[in-house]
Amino acid sequence: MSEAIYAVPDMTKKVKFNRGEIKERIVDIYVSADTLRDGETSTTREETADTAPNNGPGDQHSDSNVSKNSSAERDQLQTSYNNLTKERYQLQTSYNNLTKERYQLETKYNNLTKERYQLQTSYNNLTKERYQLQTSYNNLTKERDQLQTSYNNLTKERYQLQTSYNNLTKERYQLETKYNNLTKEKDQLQTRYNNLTNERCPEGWQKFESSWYFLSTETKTWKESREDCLERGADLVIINSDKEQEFLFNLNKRVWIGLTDSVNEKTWKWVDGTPLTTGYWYYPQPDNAGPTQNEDCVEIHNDQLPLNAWNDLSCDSQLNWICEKAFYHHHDNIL
Ligand SMILES: [Ca+2]
Ligand SMILES: [Ca+2]
Ligand SMILES: [Ca+2]
Repeated sequence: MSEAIYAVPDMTKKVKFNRGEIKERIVDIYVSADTLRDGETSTTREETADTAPNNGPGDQHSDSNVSKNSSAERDQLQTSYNNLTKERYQLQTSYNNLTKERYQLETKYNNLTKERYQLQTSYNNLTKERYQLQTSYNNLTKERDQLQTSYNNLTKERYQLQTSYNNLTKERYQLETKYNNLTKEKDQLQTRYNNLTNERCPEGWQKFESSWYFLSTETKTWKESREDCLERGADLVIINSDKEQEFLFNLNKRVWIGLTDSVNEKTWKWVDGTPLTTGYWYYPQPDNAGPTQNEDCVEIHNDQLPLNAWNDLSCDSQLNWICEKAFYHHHDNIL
């Protein structure tokens, strides 16, 4: 590095000095200090070469002056030399400082370059990462939109399914109700069917409309007659219609029927507990008369008219009787 200083053009110096003719000379300082130290010889030679053409015989007297001048020149050169040496030293010092500074600046520059490279790399990585994050963000946004759409569709589907489910539940309930009603109807019809077809007509019984009837061959009191009917799984007959009344009248016997006011006088009730609504009395029955003045049971008197045939009679009288076994009760409302 130290050689570089001599190559710097600014280091060129111009030196002035007199040599009698006040000639101006230029000496380059490129030359080394050693060369300058020998300047005396060099200068002498130059001077000799320079003045040689004018060296005539008449010029001999000026030799002492030349010597004086050479001594002054030498002093000036020495002073210049010293100054130059000092300057050189200062320049060298400046140079060293500058070199040192340059080195430090170079180091800093290198560090900064290195840092800048690292920052550039970091920046590139961050840019790349940002791009990837942006891409990820875009993909996530897209996915989120798709999920939102899916969610909306599913919600809609769920609502439709819920509605369908509710309708089906309602329908199922209605079908269940229908099924139960039909099952009930089927059971009732089955029971009726069994009663009508499977049950053999028992010995001594006859069918009319929807009932079986048993006409006794013996005669008994009203109470004994009823007990006989109960033993047969039936009861004394209950008359529900004109047709039934006519049918019973046509059996042509004096018979007990299932009607009495034994609990409350003049309050007639059938054996199943229902009150009398339509009676088929003949005039002036019921009279609660007779030998006992207490007639609480009812007979069909076959000497009367079909729809005017009832008489109240002492329950202790001995008569035939009619038991009735209904396939079903009229208030069941099946037919
Ligand atoms: Ca009846
Ligand atoms: Ca009575
Ligand atoms: Ca009577």
